[in-house]
Amino acid sequence: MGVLFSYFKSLIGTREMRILILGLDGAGKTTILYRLQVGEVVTTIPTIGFNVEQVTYKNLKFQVWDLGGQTSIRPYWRCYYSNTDAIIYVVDSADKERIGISKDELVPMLRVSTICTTFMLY
Ligand SMILES: Nc1nc2c(ncn2[C@@H]2O[C@H](COP(=O)(O)OP(=O)(O)OP(=O)(O)O)[C@@H](O)[C@H]2O)c(=O)[nH]1
Ligand SMILES: [Mg+2]
Repeated sequence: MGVLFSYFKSLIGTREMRILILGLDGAGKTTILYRLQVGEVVTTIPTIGFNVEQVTYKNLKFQVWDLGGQTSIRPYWRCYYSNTDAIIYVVDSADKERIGISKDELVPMLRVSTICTTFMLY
């Protein structure tokens, strides 16, 4: 986790960053969001729409958007891309059956999103 924050610190200095957490339903996005915010694993329910929270780490502030990953919600991810500094794409390594679906969602996103290209270059 410290490595992740160090990466963002080198990327932006002290400005508040807008982060999206994306991935298939049940991948663990909301779990990660609240693990980052409150420091512990909380019980979650499937996200219909999104959760947004401010996460502070030392002098860094992040506005973190956790979008629902159900099939019907995924087309709306693109509505949140603008002004986004980075994307955390969550893959459940235990969900081997849907790893191809996860890839099929990620690849088009990388094509349309310059922010993702930036992320990949670092
Ligand atoms: N074993 C294990 N369970 C996890 C982990 N991360 C999340 N879970 C569980 O997986 C389930 C789904 O997690 P969520 O964080 O709600 O998944 P999500 O990606 O937000 O799903 P949607 O909101 O439907 O898009 C919950 O029961 C979590 O407790 C993990 O790292 N290991
Ligand atoms: Mg969720």
